Amino acid sequence: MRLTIRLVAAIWLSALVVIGAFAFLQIREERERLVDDLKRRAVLVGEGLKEAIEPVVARGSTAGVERILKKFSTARRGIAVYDRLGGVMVATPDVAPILPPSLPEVTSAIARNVVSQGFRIAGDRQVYVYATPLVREDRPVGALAVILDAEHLAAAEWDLWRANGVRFLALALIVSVIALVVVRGTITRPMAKMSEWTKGLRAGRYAPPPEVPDADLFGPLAMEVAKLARSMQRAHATAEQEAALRLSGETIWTEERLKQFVNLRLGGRLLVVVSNREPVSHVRQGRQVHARTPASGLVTAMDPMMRACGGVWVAHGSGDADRETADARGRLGVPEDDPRYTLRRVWLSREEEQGYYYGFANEGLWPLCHIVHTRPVFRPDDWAYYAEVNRKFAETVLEEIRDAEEPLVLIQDYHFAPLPALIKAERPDARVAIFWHIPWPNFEAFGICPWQRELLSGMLGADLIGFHTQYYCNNFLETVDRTMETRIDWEHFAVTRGERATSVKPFPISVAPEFVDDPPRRTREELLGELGISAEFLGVGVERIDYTKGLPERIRALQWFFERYPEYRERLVFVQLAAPSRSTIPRYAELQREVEEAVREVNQALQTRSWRPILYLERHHEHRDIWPYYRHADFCMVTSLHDGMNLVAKEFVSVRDDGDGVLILSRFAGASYELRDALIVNPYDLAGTAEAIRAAVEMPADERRARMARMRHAVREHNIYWWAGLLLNELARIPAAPAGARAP
Ligand code: ADQ
Repeated sequence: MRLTIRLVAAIWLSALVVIGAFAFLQIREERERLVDDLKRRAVLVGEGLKEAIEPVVARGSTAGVERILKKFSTARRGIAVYDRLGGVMVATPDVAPILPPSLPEVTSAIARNVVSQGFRIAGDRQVYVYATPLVREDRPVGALAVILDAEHLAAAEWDLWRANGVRFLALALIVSVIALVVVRGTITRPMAKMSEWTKGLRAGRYAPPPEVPDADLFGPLAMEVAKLARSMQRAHATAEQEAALRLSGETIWTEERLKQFVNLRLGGRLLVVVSNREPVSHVRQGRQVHARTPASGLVTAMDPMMRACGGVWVAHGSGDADRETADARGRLGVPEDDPRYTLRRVWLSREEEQGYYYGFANEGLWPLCHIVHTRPVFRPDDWAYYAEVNRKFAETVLEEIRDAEEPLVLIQDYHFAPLPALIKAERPDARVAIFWHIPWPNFEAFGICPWQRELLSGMLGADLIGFHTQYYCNNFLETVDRTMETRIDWEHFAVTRGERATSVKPFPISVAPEFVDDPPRRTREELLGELGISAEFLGVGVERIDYTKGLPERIRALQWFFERYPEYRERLVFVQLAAPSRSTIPRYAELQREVEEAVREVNQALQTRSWRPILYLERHHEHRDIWPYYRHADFCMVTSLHDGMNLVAKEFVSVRDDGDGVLILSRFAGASYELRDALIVNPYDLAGTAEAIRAAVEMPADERRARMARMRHAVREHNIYWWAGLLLNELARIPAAPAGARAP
């Protein structure tokens, strides 16, 4: 209120000063104009009369003067003629009664023989006096005075002051009303909303900050308060969760528990994670830069762990706006609004990315490890880039751990097989693990790689090698056994090479219990409404477009299902979210076309006027946007032809806090070892998969719920914090390197 009063007072004062100054100038100008007008008229009359009247006055003929004056006088002008001594000879009747005995202008005109003029009060009126001397043969004989009524000057002045007064009032009022409306709209109301919101936060009702009309004014404040609120909410939720777990006697791993575990077990040792994919990339869209979480199972799993543990995450900076969003060393805090760990970006040239990432890793190792009938391509140039980029990452990691004692280095995936040995050679005190997120094939399949020895030798530089399943560990140990000079300890699952031992263990990766922090609580009806569909049954698939994920097989199975069970036409819609991936590799571009074509064919063959069986949404989706699909689908399909683990299956289960929903899961995904209550399918068997779809939609509610409850229990217990705790515990247990082993 005080602000409003001050604002209105300021508006009134400024309006007063401005309009007052303008009025003053305007009145002065008007007065000058009116005076000029009076003068002009007086001169005209005075000088016109003077010639005619001079001889008559010189003669002293009062009657003559009277005669002349009669002709000239009007109601608004008076004329008086004075004799040589300044006495009135004749005056027109309108001025005669009010003329003072002497007029200074007249006296001055006679005495100094010059025209003299000015304003006077005559009677009770203001008049303008113009006196001109009357001269005969160079001698003053008297004076002629023209007396004009000047009362209208004051009236005009008053009129102007009044008009400007009205103007001032109108302006001040209008501006004040506008200012009040603007203040209410942009300050008072948003402030009230913000204070309501902060009150709610204090009372434990977390909600996103209210929309504010002026982002420049309130945006930074709202953001800061939102950050504060999020931290408070997180701390609150963690405390509640911990208390609930203590009460129920459960020993579930939570973010808080992992944090405490890391503090106790690692005692401040630096944790460095290395992966190709970064947890957040910055991409340019038009003039704006957007932060994007890549569609990657590795990122989904590792980000919550890093948020809990802190440390440095070294990764390839692949976004086109990555450089400008990091500091000179490529470092930035993540998440940006509440940094909990450091991302260190590594810059790669186009050729390096092409050879190392697209070439060797994704055209060579990826199909090599996923046996899905896509032939691996091994080009010597790609291998050279792969080795080179590994050296580059090694340099960055060594720089990051330079001042850290016995740091823990957690290397991720098939992009970095040589990296463990490169780091260990320089820093034997570091505890190095590599986690392989994709399957490990049998030794015959792996044997076709021309650089198999180099890869194995690099990996065996690690103290610990992790896979998702025991089956992949066994494959790996067998591959090493058949390829290298080593000793395999099958009892403890370890490989010994000379002095060095490497443990090989399964760590089935998982997801965080909360898929997103603040899910968009959209209802099923709202979701269907947004998609413009109506459906009794909703199925969902969420994938990167990758030939290992069995997308064409799934689409054919859906076609089979609708052909075999036509009663589900117009009742069931399958929504496929598909993020384009590695599109510059020809096989991926071809697959993208193949999937689009398959969807088009099935839709064309089956669609009716009001229904399309498959809704194909081909783009990257943020996790917040995926949440409603998982939450409201009747079933989720994971039909990988081969998959290390598959986190989509676990995400679907973790989101289903309603206890409902059916998971159809490929037996070739690592997740099928844990999620036994899914409907397990062979994705190559179209009829079998179609049957699973029917079983999913026809499954009685109590069976659905019982299965989901068991799966939720499994995912809740074996979540990503459990995984990280297991892995870090194993790594921290590794004894120190023998003294003097550190390279010079
Ligand atoms: P990925 O092959 O990347 O992971 P997956 O485990 O299924 O596969 O994870 C995919 C992730 O991407 C999920 O978090 C999912 O939500 C997200 N995603 C999928 N489609 C998306 C879309 N359209 N838009 C945005 N995000 C999308 C590799 C291995 C897996 C292993 C993980 C973790 O291949 O077998 O489970 O690493 O180890």
